[in-house]
Amino acid sequence: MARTLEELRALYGNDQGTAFHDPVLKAVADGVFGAGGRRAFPFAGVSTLLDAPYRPDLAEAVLAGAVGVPLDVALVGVPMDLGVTNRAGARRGPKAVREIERIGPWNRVLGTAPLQALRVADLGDVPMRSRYSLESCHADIETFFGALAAAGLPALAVGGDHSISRAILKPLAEAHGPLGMVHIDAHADTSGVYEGAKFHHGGPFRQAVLDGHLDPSRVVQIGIRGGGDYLWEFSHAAGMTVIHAEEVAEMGLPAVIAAARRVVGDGPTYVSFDVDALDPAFAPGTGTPEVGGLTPREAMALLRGLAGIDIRGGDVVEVAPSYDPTSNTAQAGAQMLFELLCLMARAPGR
Ligand SMILES: [Mn+2]
Repeated sequence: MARTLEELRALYGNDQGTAFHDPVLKAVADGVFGAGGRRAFPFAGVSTLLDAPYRPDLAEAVLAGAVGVPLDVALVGVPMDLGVTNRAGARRGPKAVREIERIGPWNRVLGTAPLQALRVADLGDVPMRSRYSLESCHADIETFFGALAAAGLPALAVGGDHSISRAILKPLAEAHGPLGMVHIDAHADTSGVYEGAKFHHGGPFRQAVLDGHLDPSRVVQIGIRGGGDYLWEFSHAAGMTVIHAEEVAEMGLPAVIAAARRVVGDGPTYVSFDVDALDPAFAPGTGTPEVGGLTPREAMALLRGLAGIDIRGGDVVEVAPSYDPTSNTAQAGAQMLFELLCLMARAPGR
Protein backbone atom coordinates (compact mmCIF):
# COMPACT_ATOMS: atom_id res chain seq x y z
CA MET A 1 0.00 0.00 0.00
CA ALA A 2 1.60 3.26 -1.10
CA ARG A 3 1.99 5.95 1.56
CA THR A 4 0.54 9.44 1.22
CA LEU A 5 2.90 12.34 0.64
CA GLU A 6 2.40 13.49 4.24
CA GLU A 7 3.24 10.06 5.55
CA LEU A 8 6.31 9.88 3.34
CA ARG A 9 7.52 13.25 4.63
CA ALA A 10 7.01 12.08 8.22
CA LEU A 11 8.85 8.82 7.65
CA TYR A 12 11.68 9.93 5.37
CA GLY A 13 11.75 13.77 5.32
CA ASN A 14 14.49 14.05 7.92
CA ASP A 15 16.25 10.81 7.07
CA GLN A 16 20.03 10.83 7.47
CA GLY A 17 20.36 7.66 5.42
CA THR A 18 19.36 5.26 8.17
CA ALA A 19 15.55 5.33 7.96
CA PHE A 20 14.62 1.70 7.25
CA HIS A 21 11.09 0.83 8.34
CA ASP A 22 10.87 -2.63 6.81
CA PRO A 23 12.14 -4.88 9.64
CA VAL A 24 13.91 -7.34 7.32
CA LEU A 25 15.71 -4.64 5.35
CA LYS A 26 16.46 -2.73 8.55
CA ALA A 27 18.22 -5.78 9.96
CA VAL A 28 20.43 -5.94 6.86
CA ALA A 29 21.12 -2.20 7.02
CA ASP A 30 21.96 -2.42 10.72
CA GLY A 31 24.58 -4.99 9.84
CA VAL A 32 26.14 -2.68 7.25
CA PHE A 33 25.93 0.83 8.63
CA GLY A 34 28.09 1.66 11.62
CA ALA A 35 27.76 4.53 14.08
CA GLY A 36 26.76 7.76 12.36
CA GLY A 37 25.36 5.90 9.36
CA ARG A 38 28.79 5.18 7.90
CA ARG A 39 29.64 2.25 5.64
CA ALA A 40 33.07 0.84 4.89
CA PHE A 41 34.59 2.19 1.67
CA PRO A 42 34.48 -0.66 -0.87
CA PHE A 43 37.50 0.77 -2.67
CA ALA A 44 39.69 1.01 0.43
CA GLY A 45 41.51 -1.48 2.60
CA VAL A 46 42.89 -4.93 1.85
CA SER A 47 40.97 -7.10 -0.64
CA THR A 48 39.50 -10.40 0.53
CA LEU A 49 37.03 -12.92 -0.85
CA LEU A 50 33.56 -11.31 -0.63
CA ASP A 51 35.16 -8.72 1.69
CA ALA A 52 35.02 -11.30 4.49
CA PRO A 53 37.45 -10.86 7.39
CA TYR A 54 40.95 -12.13 6.52
CA ARG A 55 41.89 -14.84 9.01
CA PRO A 56 44.99 -16.81 7.96
CA ASP A 57 45.51 -17.46 11.67
CA LEU A 58 42.43 -19.69 11.60
CA ALA A 59 43.92 -21.64 8.69
CA GLU A 60 47.04 -22.25 10.75
CA ALA A 61 44.93 -23.30 13.73
CA VAL A 62 42.90 -25.74 11.64
CA LEU A 63 46.05 -27.20 10.09
CA ALA A 64 47.43 -27.62 13.62
CA GLY A 65 44.39 -29.70 14.51
CA ALA A 66 42.17 -27.13 16.24
CA VAL A 67 38.49 -27.98 16.60
CA GLY A 68 35.68 -25.68 17.58
CA VAL A 69 36.91 -22.92 15.27
CA PRO A 70 34.42 -20.04 15.66
CA LEU A 71 33.35 -20.05 12.02
CA ASP A 72 30.49 -21.41 9.90
CA VAL A 73 32.06 -21.23 6.45
CA ALA A 74 35.68 -20.86 5.33
CA LEU A 75 36.49 -19.15 2.05
CA VAL A 76 39.76 -20.43 0.63
CA GLY A 77 41.88 -19.52 -2.39
CA VAL A 78 43.55 -22.32 -4.35
CA PRO A 79 45.97 -20.59 -6.72
CA MET A 80 47.08 -23.57 -8.78
CA ASP A 81 46.75 -24.18 -12.53
CA LEU A 82 49.25 -26.94 -13.32
CA GLY A 83 46.41 -29.11 -14.64
CA VAL A 84 45.29 -26.96 -17.57
CA THR A 85 44.89 -28.28 -21.11
CA ASN A 86 45.48 -25.06 -22.99
CA ARG A 87 45.70 -21.50 -21.69
CA ALA A 88 47.24 -21.17 -18.23
CA GLY A 89 46.39 -18.41 -15.78
CA ALA A 90 43.77 -19.64 -13.32
CA ARG A 91 46.44 -19.58 -10.61
CA ARG A 92 45.71 -15.87 -10.53
CA GLY A 93 41.97 -16.46 -10.04
CA PRO A 94 41.85 -16.04 -6.24
CA LYS A 95 43.65 -12.70 -6.39
CA ALA A 96 41.32 -11.48 -9.13
CA VAL A 97 38.20 -12.55 -7.25
CA ARG A 98 39.48 -10.86 -4.10
CA GLU A 99 39.83 -7.63 -6.07
CA ILE A 100 36.07 -7.57 -6.71
CA GLU A 101 34.08 -5.56 -4.19
CA ARG A 102 30.40 -4.78 -3.58
CA ILE A 103 29.09 -8.34 -3.97
CA GLY A 104 26.14 -8.59 -1.58
CA PRO A 105 25.32 -8.07 1.23
CA TRP A 106 21.69 -8.83 0.37
CA ASN A 107 20.27 -11.60 -1.81
CA ARG A 108 16.72 -10.44 -2.39
CA VAL A 109 15.57 -13.62 -4.12
CA LEU A 110 16.70 -15.93 -1.31
CA GLY A 111 16.03 -13.40 1.43
CA THR A 112 19.44 -13.77 3.04
CA ALA A 113 22.48 -11.66 3.85
CA PRO A 114 24.88 -14.58 4.22
CA LEU A 115 27.84 -12.66 5.63
CA GLN A 116 25.55 -11.55 8.43
CA ALA A 117 23.71 -14.85 8.86
CA LEU A 118 26.90 -16.92 8.97
CA ARG A 119 30.33 -16.47 10.52
CA VAL A 120 32.47 -16.32 7.37
CA ALA A 121 36.17 -15.62 6.90
CA ASP A 122 38.74 -15.63 4.10
CA LEU A 123 41.36 -18.08 5.37
CA GLY A 124 43.81 -17.10 2.66
CA ASP A 125 45.31 -19.49 0.13
CA VAL A 126 46.15 -23.17 0.50
CA PRO A 127 49.87 -23.32 1.26
CA MET A 128 51.57 -25.40 -1.44
CA ARG A 129 55.14 -26.70 -1.26
CA SER A 130 56.02 -26.54 -4.93
CA ARG A 131 54.68 -24.43 -7.75
CA TYR A 132 56.13 -26.99 -10.16
CA SER A 133 54.44 -30.23 -9.11
CA LEU A 134 50.78 -30.92 -9.86
CA GLU A 135 50.79 -34.02 -7.67
CA SER A 136 52.32 -32.32 -4.63
CA CYS A 137 49.90 -29.40 -5.00
CA HIS A 138 46.97 -31.83 -5.01
CA ALA A 139 48.40 -33.51 -1.90
CA ASP A 140 48.66 -30.12 -0.18
CA ILE A 141 45.08 -29.24 -1.18
CA GLU A 142 43.86 -32.57 0.21
CA THR A 143 45.72 -31.91 3.45
CA PHE A 144 44.20 -28.47 3.82
CA PHE A 145 40.62 -29.44 3.05
CA GLY A 146 41.09 -32.59 5.11
CA ALA A 147 41.95 -30.41 8.10
CA LEU A 148 38.87 -28.29 7.47
CA ALA A 149 36.71 -31.42 7.26
CA ALA A 150 38.25 -32.76 10.48
CA ALA A 151 37.40 -29.45 12.15
CA GLY A 152 33.83 -29.78 10.87
CA LEU A 153 34.21 -26.53 8.95
CA PRO A 154 32.48 -26.28 5.55
CA ALA A 155 34.45 -24.49 2.86
CA LEU A 156 34.04 -22.76 -0.47
CA ALA A 157 37.12 -22.71 -2.67
CA VAL A 158 38.19 -20.31 -5.40
CA GLY A 159 40.53 -21.84 -7.97
CA GLY A 160 42.64 -22.47 -9.62
CA ASP A 161 41.94 -24.93 -12.42
CA HIS A 162 39.26 -27.60 -12.10
CA SER A 163 41.70 -30.36 -11.14
CA ILE A 164 41.56 -28.98 -7.58
CA SER A 165 37.99 -30.25 -7.13
CA ARG A 166 39.07 -33.89 -6.92
CA ALA A 167 41.50 -33.03 -4.12
CA ILE A 168 38.77 -31.11 -2.26
CA LEU A 169 36.14 -33.82 -2.72
CA LYS A 170 38.35 -36.60 -1.39
CA PRO A 171 38.47 -35.54 2.28
CA LEU A 172 34.84 -34.37 2.12
CA ALA A 173 33.73 -37.79 0.93
CA GLU A 174 35.88 -39.47 3.56
CA ALA A 175 33.98 -37.42 6.14
CA HIS A 176 30.45 -37.64 4.71
CA GLY A 177 30.44 -40.63 2.36
CA PRO A 178 30.09 -40.36 -1.43
CA LEU A 179 28.70 -36.96 -2.39
CA GLY A 180 26.18 -35.80 -4.92
CA MET A 181 27.17 -32.87 -7.08
CA VAL A 182 25.67 -30.04 -9.06
CA HIS A 183 28.36 -29.34 -11.65
CA ILE A 184 27.91 -26.24 -13.80
CA ASP A 185 30.49 -26.16 -16.56
CA ALA A 186 31.04 -26.11 -20.32
CA HIS A 187 32.94 -29.38 -19.96
CA ALA A 188 31.94 -32.60 -18.22
CA ASP A 189 35.51 -33.08 -16.91
CA THR A 190 35.16 -36.86 -16.95
CA SER A 191 37.87 -37.69 -19.48
CA GLY A 192 40.73 -40.09 -18.95
CA VAL A 193 44.50 -40.35 -19.00
CA TYR A 194 46.34 -38.14 -21.46
CA GLU A 195 50.08 -38.13 -21.93
CA GLY A 196 50.41 -40.23 -18.80
CA ALA A 197 48.48 -37.74 -16.66
CA LYS A 198 45.12 -38.45 -15.09
CA PHE A 199 44.90 -35.59 -12.60
CA HIS A 200 44.55 -32.80 -15.21
CA HIS A 201 41.57 -30.43 -15.18
CA GLY A 202 39.68 -32.43 -17.83
CA GLY A 203 39.10 -35.47 -15.65
CA PRO A 204 38.61 -34.79 -11.93
CA PHE A 205 35.09 -36.20 -11.82
CA ARG A 206 35.96 -39.49 -13.52
CA GLN A 207 38.66 -39.96 -10.88
CA ALA A 208 36.31 -38.92 -8.06
CA VAL A 209 33.75 -41.52 -9.17
CA LEU A 210 36.39 -44.24 -9.57
CA ASP A 211 37.76 -43.39 -6.13
CA GLY A 212 34.26 -43.73 -4.63
CA HIS A 213 34.07 -40.06 -3.64
CA LEU A 214 31.19 -39.07 -5.94
CA ASP A 215 27.91 -40.97 -6.32
CA PRO A 216 27.34 -40.61 -10.06
CA SER A 217 23.62 -41.30 -9.73
CA ARG A 218 23.49 -38.08 -7.71
CA VAL A 219 25.58 -35.97 -10.12
CA VAL A 220 24.04 -33.48 -12.56
CA GLN A 221 26.21 -31.65 -15.10
CA ILE A 222 24.70 -28.48 -16.56
CA GLY A 223 25.83 -26.24 -19.44
CA ILE A 224 27.95 -28.88 -21.18
CA ARG A 225 28.91 -28.07 -24.78
CA GLY A 226 31.71 -27.82 -27.27
CA GLY A 227 33.63 -30.09 -29.59
CA GLY A 228 35.20 -32.01 -26.74
CA ASP A 229 31.92 -33.76 -25.96
CA TYR A 230 33.27 -36.97 -27.55
CA LEU A 231 35.62 -37.27 -24.57
CA TRP A 232 32.94 -37.62 -21.90
CA GLU A 233 31.19 -40.95 -22.42
CA PHE A 234 32.18 -41.76 -18.85
CA SER A 235 29.47 -39.37 -17.60
CA HIS A 236 26.79 -41.41 -19.34
CA ALA A 237 28.36 -44.78 -18.53
CA ALA A 238 28.43 -43.85 -14.85
CA GLY A 239 24.81 -42.68 -14.87
CA MET A 240 25.38 -38.97 -14.38
CA THR A 241 22.62 -36.65 -15.61
CA VAL A 242 24.01 -34.41 -18.36
CA ILE A 243 22.10 -31.30 -19.41
CA HIS A 244 23.81 -29.69 -22.38
CA ALA A 245 23.80 -25.93 -22.88
CA GLU A 246 21.27 -26.06 -25.70
CA GLU A 247 19.03 -28.26 -23.55
CA VAL A 248 19.02 -25.57 -20.87
CA ALA A 249 17.35 -23.28 -23.42
CA GLU A 250 15.03 -26.01 -24.70
CA MET A 251 13.91 -27.21 -21.25
CA GLY A 252 13.72 -23.82 -19.61
CA LEU A 253 15.31 -23.02 -16.27
CA PRO A 254 12.47 -24.27 -14.02
CA ALA A 255 12.75 -27.72 -15.57
CA VAL A 256 16.55 -27.68 -15.28
CA ILE A 257 16.30 -26.70 -11.61
CA ALA A 258 13.71 -29.41 -10.95
CA ALA A 259 15.94 -32.00 -12.62
CA ALA A 260 18.97 -30.88 -10.60
CA ARG A 261 17.06 -31.03 -7.33
CA ARG A 262 15.66 -34.45 -8.19
CA VAL A 263 19.12 -35.83 -9.00
CA VAL A 264 20.92 -34.63 -5.87
CA GLY A 265 17.93 -35.19 -3.55
CA ASP A 266 18.38 -34.70 0.17
CA GLY A 267 21.88 -36.16 0.51
CA PRO A 268 25.17 -34.33 1.06
CA THR A 269 26.04 -32.40 -2.07
CA TYR A 270 28.93 -30.48 -3.55
CA VAL A 271 28.40 -27.58 -5.98
CA SER A 272 31.16 -26.92 -8.50
CA PHE A 273 30.94 -23.85 -10.71
CA ASP A 274 33.39 -23.57 -13.59
CA VAL A 275 33.27 -19.98 -14.82
CA ASP A 276 33.55 -21.26 -18.40
CA ALA A 277 29.93 -22.43 -18.03
CA LEU A 278 29.18 -18.79 -18.76
CA ASP A 279 29.34 -17.66 -22.35
CA PRO A 280 32.71 -16.05 -23.16
CA ALA A 281 30.76 -12.90 -24.02
CA PHE A 282 30.36 -12.54 -20.25
CA ALA A 283 33.40 -14.43 -19.00
CA PRO A 284 36.26 -14.50 -21.52
CA GLY A 285 38.87 -14.75 -18.78
CA THR A 286 39.20 -18.51 -18.67
CA GLY A 287 41.48 -21.19 -20.07
CA THR A 288 39.13 -23.15 -22.33
CA PRO A 289 36.28 -20.87 -23.45
CA GLU A 290 33.31 -22.33 -25.36
CA VAL A 291 30.79 -20.13 -27.13
CA GLY A 292 27.09 -20.80 -26.67
CA GLY A 293 27.08 -20.76 -22.88
CA LEU A 294 24.89 -19.64 -20.02
CA THR A 295 24.21 -16.04 -19.20
CA PRO A 296 25.11 -14.90 -15.69
CA ARG A 297 21.40 -14.32 -15.10
CA GLU A 298 20.66 -17.95 -15.97
CA ALA A 299 23.48 -19.20 -13.77
CA MET A 300 22.32 -17.11 -10.81
CA ALA A 301 18.74 -18.32 -11.22
CA LEU A 302 20.00 -21.88 -11.40
CA LEU A 303 22.03 -21.56 -8.21
CA ARG A 304 19.21 -19.77 -6.40
CA GLY A 305 16.89 -22.57 -7.47
CA LEU A 306 19.03 -24.98 -5.45
CA ALA A 307 18.19 -23.31 -2.13
CA GLY A 308 17.57 -25.91 0.54
CA ILE A 309 19.83 -28.64 -0.83
CA ASP A 310 22.30 -30.12 1.64
CA ILE A 311 25.37 -28.29 0.33
CA ARG A 312 28.54 -29.39 2.14
CA GLY A 313 31.08 -27.54 0.05
CA GLY A 314 31.70 -25.96 -3.31
CA ASP A 315 34.03 -24.13 -5.59
CA VAL A 316 34.32 -21.50 -8.29
CA VAL A 317 37.13 -22.39 -10.64
CA GLU A 318 38.94 -21.43 -13.86
CA VAL A 319 38.91 -17.65 -13.50
CA ALA A 320 42.01 -16.70 -15.51
CA PRO A 321 42.05 -12.90 -15.31
CA SER A 322 44.84 -12.30 -17.83
CA TYR A 323 42.45 -12.93 -20.73
CA ASP A 324 39.90 -10.38 -19.53
CA PRO A 325 41.04 -6.79 -19.16
CA THR A 326 37.49 -5.77 -18.16
CA SER A 327 37.58 -7.89 -14.96
CA ASN A 328 34.03 -9.04 -15.75
CA THR A 329 35.03 -12.70 -15.46
CA ALA A 330 36.22 -12.18 -11.90
CA GLN A 331 33.09 -10.12 -11.22
CA ALA A 332 30.93 -13.05 -12.36
CA GLY A 333 33.07 -15.49 -10.39
CA ALA A 334 32.71 -13.45 -7.20
CA GLN A 335 28.96 -13.27 -7.74
CA MET A 336 28.72 -17.06 -8.11
CA LEU A 337 30.81 -17.46 -4.94
CA PHE A 338 28.28 -15.25 -3.17
CA GLU A 339 25.42 -17.36 -4.52
CA LEU A 340 27.13 -20.50 -3.16
CA LEU A 341 27.48 -18.81 0.21
CA CYS A 342 23.75 -18.00 0.12
CA LEU A 343 23.08 -21.71 -0.46
CA MET A 344 25.18 -22.43 2.64
CA ALA A 345 23.00 -19.99 4.58
CA ARG A 346 19.87 -21.74 3.29
CA ALA A 347 21.12 -25.31 3.85
CA PRO A 348 19.11 -27.68 6.09
CA GLY A 349 19.78 -27.07 9.75
CA ARG A 350 20.60 -23.38 9.26
MN1 LIG B 1 35.61 -27.71 -15.60
